[in-house]
Amino acid sequence: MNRYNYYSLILGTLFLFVTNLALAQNPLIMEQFSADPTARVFEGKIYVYPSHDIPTPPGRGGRSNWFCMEDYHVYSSENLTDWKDHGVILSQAQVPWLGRQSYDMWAPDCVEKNGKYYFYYPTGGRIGVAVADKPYGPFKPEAQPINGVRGIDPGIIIDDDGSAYLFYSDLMCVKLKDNMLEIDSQPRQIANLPRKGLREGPFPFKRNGIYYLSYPHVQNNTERLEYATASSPMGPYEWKGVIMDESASGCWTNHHSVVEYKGQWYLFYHDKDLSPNFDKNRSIKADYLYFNEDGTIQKVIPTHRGVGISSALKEIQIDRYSEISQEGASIAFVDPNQTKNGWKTILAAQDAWIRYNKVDFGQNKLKSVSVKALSETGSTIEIRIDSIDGQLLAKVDIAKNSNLSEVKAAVSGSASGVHDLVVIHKDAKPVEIDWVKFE
Ligand code: FUB
Repeated sequence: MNRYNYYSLILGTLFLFVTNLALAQNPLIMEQFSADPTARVFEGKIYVYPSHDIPTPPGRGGRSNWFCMEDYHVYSSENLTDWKDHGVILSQAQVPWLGRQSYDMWAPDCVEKNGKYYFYYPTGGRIGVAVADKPYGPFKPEAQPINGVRGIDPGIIIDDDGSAYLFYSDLMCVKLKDNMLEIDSQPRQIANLPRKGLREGPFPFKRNGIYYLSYPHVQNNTERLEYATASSPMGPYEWKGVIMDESASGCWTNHHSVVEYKGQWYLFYHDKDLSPNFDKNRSIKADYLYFNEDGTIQKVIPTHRGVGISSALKEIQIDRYSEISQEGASIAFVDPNQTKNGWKTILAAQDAWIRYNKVDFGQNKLKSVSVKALSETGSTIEIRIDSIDGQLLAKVDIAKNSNLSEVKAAVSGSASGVHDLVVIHKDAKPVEIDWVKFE
């Protein structure tokens, strides 16, 4: 192990103990790039196993302007709003069979069987497995990759009878032995589905006795998410439809997973929100997913708002809006050179507004509201619940200022429970708002 690998291992291990709590809408992770999210429910929480894009380190990482990934983190949440980073669970330096560090630790998956957690990861054109007693590790990599499998992007389904199937690459499928580490059949490609434009990212799941196989497919320019259904895990599958259209941002890849948590289904996917000019530095996102009565899937429209309920007592990033007025309202990065600092809302026209849904105001009386804002000219906003003419919670005068700074105002109205938050511009003089928080 060279000095760099040694230090990255030590740092990764230290990071395991320095867990991080992040508040999130879309994208879910702001601190670093993340891609290829596989979401699973373990021990009553939701765990997300993404891959971890990094800018290519000088002198390392192979091709510049390409994917560069050297380790994996895992994140967990109970409410889909507060995410805990459990740190690095596996780095390429720990993979015993990887001859050359290839910086291609691409889309992973993790499943639980008989109390063991099996983390499947592609690197160097092979698929390895690392095993742990807990969903967040520590994971011990197996000495060899899965024999007989060459490809990327493992996606696993464990059927009700305990039999497990590994899907990978361009819809290849193979049955796994009971030990989850060896194959129990010859790999074969799922038939009857598009061939051209198919490369990666299959995700199998089961609902109400129907087997679903969802996958990215390039029908036109970039990957869109499609799905097929079958009455047995290895098919035959019938093409059913599109889950998510090509991204409006032009991000070429879209890797996803589908999961049910506390009775609600979710789609996890990625886009290039924090890296608008380079689609190999991606960010994971989640949105609600709904089934029709006949088991078909309704198309998911990507949102900024994402999922979960936000606490009124924490910073509410209203730029992750659920709805915005057509005129005079927009969003922009707080600092285009530091995209991980997030976005701000710009209200430039009188009566322009922005709505952020599902805010929990709790049951206690609110005293004040803080708004991080700037207005070069001075401006006034109103904060209401539910609609632009809903109950007024506060009127906030933003004094003339050219830096984003906190302004406090008294809360006059009352709100309890979960409501939408609506911020309305009551002036023709522009105002920029980073976040809103109640006390
Ligand atoms: O993240 C690298 C590769 O890009 C993944 O393995 C693919 O699914 C695509 O997202």
